[in-house]
Amino acid sequence: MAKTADKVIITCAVTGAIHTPTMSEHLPLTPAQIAEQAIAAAEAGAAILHLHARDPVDGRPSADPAVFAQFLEPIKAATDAVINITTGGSTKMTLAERLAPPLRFKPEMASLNMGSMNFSIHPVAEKIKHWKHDWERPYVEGTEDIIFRNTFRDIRHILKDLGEGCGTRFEFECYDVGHLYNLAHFVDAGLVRPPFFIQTIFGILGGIGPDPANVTFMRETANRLFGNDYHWSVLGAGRHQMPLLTHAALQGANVRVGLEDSLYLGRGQMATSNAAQVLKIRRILEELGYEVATPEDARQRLALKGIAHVAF
Ligand code: KMH
Ligand code: ZN
Repeated sequence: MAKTADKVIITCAVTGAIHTPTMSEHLPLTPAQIAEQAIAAAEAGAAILHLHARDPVDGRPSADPAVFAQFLEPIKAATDAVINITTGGSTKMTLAERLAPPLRFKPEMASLNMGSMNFSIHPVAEKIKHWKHDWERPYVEGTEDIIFRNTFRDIRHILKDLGEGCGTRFEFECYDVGHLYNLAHFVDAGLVRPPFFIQTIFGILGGIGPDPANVTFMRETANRLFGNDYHWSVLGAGRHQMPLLTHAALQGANVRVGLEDSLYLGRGQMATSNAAQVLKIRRILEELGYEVATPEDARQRLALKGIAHVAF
């Protein structure tokens, strides 16, 4: 069994690399917008902030550490939230590019994608007539023909250099059942030590679908593989976000929201901010009788090194 979530950890993934500026005017793009929305999400109840950067001029995904620095410092000054830097970056970046920001800033947490896969949003391109920037259409259409690369060697490299080398612990992103077994391989190899934070992801085109039965199956598989050694979290992509998280919370999951994963607040209603999604899931959790974890609760549960040991 996953460790029971006595208090639910809310992660907020603030901007990501999947959505593009045309898709929502509320998607934070500049460092100032990312900082402002991340701080508001933390104030609303997110204990963990999962962060990507974007080019301040045209909003395309960026792996430039200098851009990350512009929002990491203000977020750290304004909140005590756990900062989680992506190692997934975007599917267009090389592994070295993806790793430059986390290796430089040595955060308490980083994402770690547990397998190579198709990862596509290309059907969305058909619905958009006018794009704000020239890069967006080929970027979105091009996801039909990309492989999101996360080989065993890539994962081992991240575990060694960022995990062992920097004391960073991971949000293990598992998009399908095989990814749980990949994680078990690294546990067996002694490269990962409990408690693990496993982000099970549903509804990405290329990963497992957002059916409630799959949530149960992923959880039961994780229980078989990891017993009491893990904390379970759930991410539902797009319109499945809130219903799937509600379903999963009732089974003891922690939850992830944010405009990286969904641009909506409810059916046909755009989310005007990340904080709006945090407040909504918080309201649902509290109505169901759950308490929301503070950043300090999350640090203790996930055995994080503490904010004093990051390099920003
Ligand atoms: N947007 C998530 C489904 C990463 O940052 O490492 C993928 C993600 C990847 O969060
Ligand atoms: Zn991400």
